[in-house]
Amino acid sequence: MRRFWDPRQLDHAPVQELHNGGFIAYNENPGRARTIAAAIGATEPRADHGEAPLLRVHSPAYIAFLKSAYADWRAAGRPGDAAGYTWPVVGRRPLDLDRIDARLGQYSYDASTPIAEGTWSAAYWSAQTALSATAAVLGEGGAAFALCRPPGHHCGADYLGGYCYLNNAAIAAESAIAAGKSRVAILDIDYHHGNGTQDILYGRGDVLFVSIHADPRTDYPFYWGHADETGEGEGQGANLNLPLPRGTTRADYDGALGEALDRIAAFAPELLILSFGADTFSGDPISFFKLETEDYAPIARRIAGLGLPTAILMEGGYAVDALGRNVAAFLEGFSPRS
Ligand code: Q9C
Ligand code: ZN
Repeated sequence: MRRFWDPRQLDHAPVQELHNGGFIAYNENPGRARTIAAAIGATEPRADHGEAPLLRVHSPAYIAFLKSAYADWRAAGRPGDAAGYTWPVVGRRPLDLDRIDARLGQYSYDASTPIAEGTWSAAYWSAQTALSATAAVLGEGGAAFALCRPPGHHCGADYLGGYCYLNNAAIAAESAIAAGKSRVAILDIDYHHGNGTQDILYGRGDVLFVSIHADPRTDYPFYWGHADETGEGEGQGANLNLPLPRGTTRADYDGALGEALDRIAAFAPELLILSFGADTFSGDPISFFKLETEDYAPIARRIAGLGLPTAILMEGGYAVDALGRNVAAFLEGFSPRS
């Protein structure tokens, strides 16, 4: 399996995040990518597909904001990383305000996703890594892994959140559609619902979104990921949410996985994009499923059994000590000895 990665993805290193009312060390840290890179062996550099594929998903104003936010924050005399504190929810109007704090609120939905000095560059190369894996499987079939970091599935067309800035899965899906594919499926198996991916593709019938995740009644991101969200317009029926309770084990997980795979098979996509989070692991510090290291290979084997060209994109996973072996186990299960 080809594996893509760019060391500039390490340059994104926010110091802290707001968590349950206090500040803690940032969970989505560079050590995650280092341990995965060490565990999966040789990687190859991504190609640079430029900004056009990003702009198929994200608004130009949002991209401009991401590029300049850290410099604007410093220019406002602020220390540390840029983070918003006011959101235009009530009485929201499409105002075009200059103040950095106003724009941080406008282009985000949570307070735990700061913009640091290397954020734009890392997010850009993370997306290029996803595009490179997608191009590889579109060209050659089989599976490829993109060591995306920062992750992508929580951010929308014009908002960041959940440690995510550019939606790698949606960018990959749109690149496949632009390359002439007529049906693409995304399977999201991160612990958290992929709200950004769902939101971006909600009205689309040519991209199926299927997600297995912690019930949003108890877990982030709360306001998306419920079972009654099935798509709208042409996308009606092309969104399947399979929420599971805290404490879910492999035995409980398997039924939902079967349902997800049946739906994907029935859709008959030409490409599968797999948003893979290892925060379903029992030892994850911010998550509450009970999957073990030895569960990842059989889960991967079942997904590989679809027989689809598959781009595997890294999303979450915060038990850094176990993350490398969990990801390596998954990839080995997906595509043995390659
Ligand atoms: N007190 C991904 O796994 N923070 N993002 C929740 C809970 C956000 C996780 C804070 C968690 C986002 C890609
Ligand atoms: Zn997650």
